[in-house]
Amino acid sequence: MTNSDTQYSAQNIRILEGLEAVRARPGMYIGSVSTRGLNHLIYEIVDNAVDEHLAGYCTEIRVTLETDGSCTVTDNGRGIPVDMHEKGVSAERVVFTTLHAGGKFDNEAYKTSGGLHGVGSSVVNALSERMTVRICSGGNIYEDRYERGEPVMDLVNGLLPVVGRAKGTGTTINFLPDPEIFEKTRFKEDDIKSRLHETAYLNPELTIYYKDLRIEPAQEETFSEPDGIAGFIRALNKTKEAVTDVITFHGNADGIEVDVALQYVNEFHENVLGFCNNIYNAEGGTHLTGFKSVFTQVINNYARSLGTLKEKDANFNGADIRNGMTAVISIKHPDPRFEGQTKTKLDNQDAAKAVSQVTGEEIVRYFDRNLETLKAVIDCAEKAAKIRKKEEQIKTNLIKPQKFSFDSNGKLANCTSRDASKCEIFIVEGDSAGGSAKMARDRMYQAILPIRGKILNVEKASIDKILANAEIKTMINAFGCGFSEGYGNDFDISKLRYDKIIIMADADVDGAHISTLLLTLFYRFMPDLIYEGHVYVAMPPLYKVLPKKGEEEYLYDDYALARYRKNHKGDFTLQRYKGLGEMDAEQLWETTLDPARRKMKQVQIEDAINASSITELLMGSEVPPRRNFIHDHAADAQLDI
Ligand code: TSJ
Repeated sequence: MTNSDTQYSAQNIRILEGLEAVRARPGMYIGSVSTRGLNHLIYEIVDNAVDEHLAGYCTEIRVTLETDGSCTVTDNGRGIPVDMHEKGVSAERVVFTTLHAGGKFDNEAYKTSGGLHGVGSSVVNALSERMTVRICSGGNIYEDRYERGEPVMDLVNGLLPVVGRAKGTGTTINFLPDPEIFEKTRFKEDDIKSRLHETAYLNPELTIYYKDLRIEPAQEETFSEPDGIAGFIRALNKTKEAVTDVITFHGNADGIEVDVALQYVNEFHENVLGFCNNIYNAEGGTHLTGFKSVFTQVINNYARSLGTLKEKDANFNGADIRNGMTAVISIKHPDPRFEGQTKTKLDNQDAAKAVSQVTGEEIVRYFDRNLETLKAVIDCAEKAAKIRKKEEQIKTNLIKPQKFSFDSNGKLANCTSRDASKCEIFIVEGDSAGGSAKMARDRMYQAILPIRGKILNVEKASIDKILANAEIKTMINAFGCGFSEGYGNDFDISKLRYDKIIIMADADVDGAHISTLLLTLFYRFMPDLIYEGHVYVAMPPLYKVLPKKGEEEYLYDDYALARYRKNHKGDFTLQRYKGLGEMDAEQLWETTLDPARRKMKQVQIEDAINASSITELLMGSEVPPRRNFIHDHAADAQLDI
């Protein structure tokens, strides 16, 4: 594809530093030594094979999770070079024992590399208890072995031993992650499958065969997505109502390849994903800015020439125009740079220029010929602008009288103190529990807001409906920091009136549903509340036990009950709480409100969108995925106090 004219050879490999550093600080190289870092080892290896595909020489990659806990990755590329390197050993040795070897920083030799990725074969080697490399090329099979990064095979005049003959070419790597390094050494199949699937979407001519031999029966899956990112868009929108067809285009500007697929669906938000050299850019970057700005400009121009926007009308803003849009912007850049908190934001200015140039030309070409689609897009923008204006109006009404008014705040029983660092607000499911909580609370520092039934599902409802909901309005007003969504950011966490926001719901399905809805609301409109650790879920007890002799006790889960049963053979009465409403004020105080005795979970979202599992996260299945995500994380959250 790109480098057939530039001969890559052993000399191109640059030697930067040794591998001891990798074992000393693995997190610096693979992010973490948790399961995520473990899975990352596979991605590093697979990315190298994908690079071979991008270079035009490999059509298949096989990934096998072996019964012994190791992973095997095979491709049918040219095979890692085995010829003599200037250091006097096989080039293969240099690739696996030298950090950053692999020619990835050699722009001449390698036009499209994974940027941060694809250089990590030596890192994986250093972090593996053992690694075996098999290379088929020139009719021979070569083999090399390492233990914790150290070569353990004798070379023959500096070259790899030939262990057999083979017709084809390719590379096979088998590695076993080192338990001295990793907290857990079991690969997580769901993350791996979704990452491989994503790779297949981004490389339509590549087939990836996945096999998990660790389970009985073995699981096999083939990822082949000849429709590429158009297929990706279809998958993302599988459960949504389409408003337009999938629009795709590609082009090249200044040596940067640009591939775009987009579709409008009947939803109230945008979902625009950026990839550079096949790597997902969780924090976006210049490719997205370039795309968005030119798209906005072009649609506004059309809207004016079609008369949708009159002379006196203001332009649609970018978010109006992207309302309902799902898009994938995938570029190939010869020398990508990344910035941002997680180094996943593309920073190259020429990428903005290239994407806007290609997008500008291609969407005009498309919309000139597809007027119906253009009209549908403008319709979406018009609807969004209307909602935005209504929302701005409501927001003004809602936020302006920043003063606290008990009357207009429905059933909120506020606390007396205004010292936010000491105040807590309990969002309580149901009026009767709300009533008990109001009686039981510490009035100085604990506010109670009862909410009834099921509040709106914010993933489904439009912003004006959400804000029209009295309970949500009361809650936003009570928190005091506004909210943010799409258009601008009016959320100011420094104004938060409570240090802890505690969701208090029954330990049943309805309670779980309410918690989920509230968490979704916070996550979508006030995510900083979660990021900064202000949101908690109360854990009321499930049981009260009264032994014949001794003190009564509250038990918070079934394990505690089982343990209790073991120690108190039968001589106790058991009371099961079906809901918060069954507890009187005193019991509620003892078990759920009293800071000294209560149990609660702090809600944490370690990474709102985890780069490695984004596909599955966004696509989900029947159940809206983001909700599950939040719910799962709420359940994983660590026990606090
Ligand atoms: F990660 C890895 F290094 F372990 C690894 C590399 C793992 C796997 C499964 C495949 C590969 C890999 C590397 N596949 N194909 C290549 N190709 C090269 O390294 C290569 C071959 C020939 C030439 C050339 O210019 O002749 C250049 C390169 C980079």
